[in-house]
Amino acid sequence: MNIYFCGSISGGRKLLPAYRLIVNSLKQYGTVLTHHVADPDLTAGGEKNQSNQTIFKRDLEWLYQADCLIAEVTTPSLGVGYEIAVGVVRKIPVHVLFYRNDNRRLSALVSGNPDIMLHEYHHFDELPALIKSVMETRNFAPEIP
Ligand code: 6K6
Repeated sequence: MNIYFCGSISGGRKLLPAYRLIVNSLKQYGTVLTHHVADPDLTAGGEKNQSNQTIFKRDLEWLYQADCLIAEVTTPSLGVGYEIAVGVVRKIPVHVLFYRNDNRRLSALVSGNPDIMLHEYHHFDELPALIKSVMETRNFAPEIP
């Protein structure tokens, strides 16, 4: 299974510890195409030695190879919103994780979309079990003929 993980880069890296836990858990279920999003060396300044055009083309190719999309949406990010919209248009399972620990409100364009599955969490240590339950739901089971 090709898994596309989304997390804020230029929007801010405050939730990096959560991204690391999520990507480590997702690796048990398939190939995380975008594991670099959880790389502590990747700052809000972006990837070194890559043009914006190269990053865009590569990420869009991965989005079209992805079997599911998992996004951490606590830090508002234009790029993450864009990626979620592509996943919705492609009709692949789209799951978003929201850290409900400050007073931030999630965009209604995400929380109000019936094609997006929203999962809230209150502590980072809930993430491995949350990813397990997300990835072991019917959405990800092989199709029964
Ligand atoms: C330039 C400035 C900051 O970051 C960059 C470029 N670096 C990126 N490298 C890899 N993936 C990126 C980059 N910028 C955006 N993305 C994709 O968009 C990732 O897959 C993330 O899920 C998402 C982050 O979007 P922003 O708007 O927070 O950067």
